[in-house]
Amino acid sequence: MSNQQIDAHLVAEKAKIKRPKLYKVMLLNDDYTPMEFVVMILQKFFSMSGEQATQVMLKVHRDGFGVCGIFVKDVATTKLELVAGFSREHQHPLQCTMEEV
Ligand code: TYC
Repeated sequence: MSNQQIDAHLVAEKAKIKRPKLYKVMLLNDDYTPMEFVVMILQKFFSMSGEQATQVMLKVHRDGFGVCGIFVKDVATTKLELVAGFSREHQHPLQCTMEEV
């Protein structure tokens, strides 16, 4: 650890600043949600490029799950709500979960 890191640590300790817990937001595979819809979700709510979104979607399709991003709790919870809401609106059974990193 550098002196600067030690100083930062001491300051944080004194101010009781804790690193926030981080959460992985993951998509789960299903047999019904169209691939294009999953790609759209990843672009719309997780700011992925078309190429990135396609890779993550195919990973989920192949392995059953895939990570969309890592966020603090409030943001992760909001992402879950947005995905659930948008999927229900379009009558797709797409499932999204979060898990502490
Ligand atoms: N398995 C779906 C299909 O074949 C595609 C899919 C990918 C669904 C990722 C959900 O999270 C998912 N149409």
